[in-house]
Amino acid sequence: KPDRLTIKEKLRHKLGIGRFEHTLGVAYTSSCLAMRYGCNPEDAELGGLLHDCAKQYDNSTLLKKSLKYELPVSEAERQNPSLLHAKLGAYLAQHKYDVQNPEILDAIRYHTTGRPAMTLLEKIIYVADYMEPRRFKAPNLEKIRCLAFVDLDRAVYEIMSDTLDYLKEMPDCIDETTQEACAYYQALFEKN
Ligand code: DGI
Ligand code: FE
Ligand code: FE
Ligand code: FE
Repeated sequence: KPDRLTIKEKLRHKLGIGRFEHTLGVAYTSSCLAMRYGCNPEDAELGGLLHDCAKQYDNSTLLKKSLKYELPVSEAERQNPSLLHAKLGAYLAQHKYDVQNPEILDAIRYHTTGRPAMTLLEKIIYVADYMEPRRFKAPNLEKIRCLAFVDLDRAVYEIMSDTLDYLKEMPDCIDETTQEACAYYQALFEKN
């Protein structure tokens, strides 16, 4: 059984202090959003705690481990292996931290790119990652911090738009899952 305190202790040693603080921020923020939207707050907290559990690895280690564990590596991930911390994180959450809930694992797997028709837990972790109290320098932070508690889908859409704007400078490195996710949420809000 995954034990939250043991996981925290492990992460505190594995991640640098800044990344550990970010991780706690995402865990608490995810838990708050879960309370707001009727999702299990403990699942959300656990997903938040582990979402960046592979973030300390450098690019060559991320690639090496992903190949070793036979994870699918997209063209964008090959060019920009830091993206792989999400997929590898989901793998490690399952095999090293003993998280078996597939919804939590998917929330970790898709926390960087998002994906079309995300589950409630996926949206919560995705948004919490962007808005947690230790995060600064992201566009529209204040707006998104408020919006997240009013309209979660809209917050997902706004974060994706800002991310896509930022990535437009380097179109080759946009992952196909990011692209599909953006197209999906764009269509959702153009209809309404
Ligand atoms: O791990 P964190 O820094 O907490 O946050 P994250 O895992 O959400 O990563 C955010 C970064 O990932 C942000 O700078 C935008 C970038 N990103 C998101 N989708 C893509 C992407 N980068 C590339 N190259 N391609 C993508 O599709
Ligand atoms: Fe991340
Ligand atoms: Fe994110
Ligand atoms: Fe993060």
